Amino acid sequence: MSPKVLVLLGSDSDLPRMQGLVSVLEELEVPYELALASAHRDPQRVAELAKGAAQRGVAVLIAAAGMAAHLAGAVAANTILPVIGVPLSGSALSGVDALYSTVQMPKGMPVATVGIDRGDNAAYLAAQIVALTDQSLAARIARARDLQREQLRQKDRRLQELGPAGYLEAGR
Ligand code: RP5
Repeated sequence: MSPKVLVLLGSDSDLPRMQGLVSVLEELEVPYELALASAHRDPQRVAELAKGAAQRGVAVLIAAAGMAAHLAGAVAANTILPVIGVPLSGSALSGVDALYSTVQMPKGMPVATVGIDRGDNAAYLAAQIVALTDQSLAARIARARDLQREQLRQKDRRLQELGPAGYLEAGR
């Protein structure tokens, strides 16, 4: 199946921080493709992938990078599909460098930036965009939300039963 979400990653050293993203996309059964493409080391490939995405049926792109993270901006420069940026930690500046590099786009060239290392939220947001035209995906997202709510309510019942000290002692 052709991918609905195209995920570009600045380096293979970023892969360990992509586990949340991958598990959310797989859990929600969103067809995706993940590729290494650096804005600095291979800008031509980044441009090609971004330019060709719409024609391949991709609905949304995710770009994840650390340090001087220009990947999401470079992707946004080459497509009018929505682009989600994931700033990654791992640098001496703990990802704040990547956050600022990703989030401060000029007018007319938006990148929807999630929190540092929040690939999971990028995946949920991408899934929500794809779900605009996919009712069964929308139902899976709604079920995931129901599950979160139910888990929180269960935790609250336990908290009321054990009290704060007992709750922490028993382990979360
Ligand atoms: C960024 O530079 C990458 O996204 C990565 O976070 C960082 C370091 O890359 P490597 O030198 O480990 O390949 O472009």
